[in-house]
Amino acid sequence: MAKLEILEFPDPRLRTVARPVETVDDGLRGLIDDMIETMYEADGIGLAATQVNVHKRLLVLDISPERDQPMVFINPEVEPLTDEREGYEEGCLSVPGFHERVERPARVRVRALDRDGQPFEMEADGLLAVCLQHEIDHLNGRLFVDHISRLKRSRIRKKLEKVHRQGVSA
Ligand code: QAP
Ligand code: CO
Repeated sequence: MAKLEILEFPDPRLRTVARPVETVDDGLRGLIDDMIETMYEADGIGLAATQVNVHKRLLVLDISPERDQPMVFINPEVEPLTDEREGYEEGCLSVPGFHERVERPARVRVRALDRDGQPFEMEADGLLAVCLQHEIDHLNGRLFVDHISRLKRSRIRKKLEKVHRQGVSA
């Protein structure tokens, strides 16, 4: 297993739209294991392949308090189940040190393939729904900062650019 490098906003590679996975094989499962390790080492609850500069439709997450229930979604498709929107204070491993409230549909259905390539479907609400929508945004080249005001986004961009110039972390 290996820890992968996480791209940080405003890296333009985070804007890449990921392509569907065609075959779920041992090579992909190796990447999945590396992404899970990278997520745990960075204290994250979700990580999309885009964030490690792999432009495949694949994400991992673990919202369990014990951090022992990793979930894998390959080629995920999300569909809102309600018009009701809920606000949540979101962060992102690609936007370290910043959190902002984002509103999204409160309940969703997701269809995806598991790590054996088998299709499954689940309904989600609460943090799981937030996390799934946040990670699927990454696969479409979108970040949570795209859901906040231009002023806030540009402040975050300037602060992270400064951090990157100085070569330290936020
Ligand atoms: C997405 O984000 C998410 O700034 C996953 O210094 C976040 O794992 C979905 C993290 C919140 C829903 C709600 C962020 C770790 C982790 C930071 C993350 C940081 C260290 C973010
Ligand atoms: Co993120």
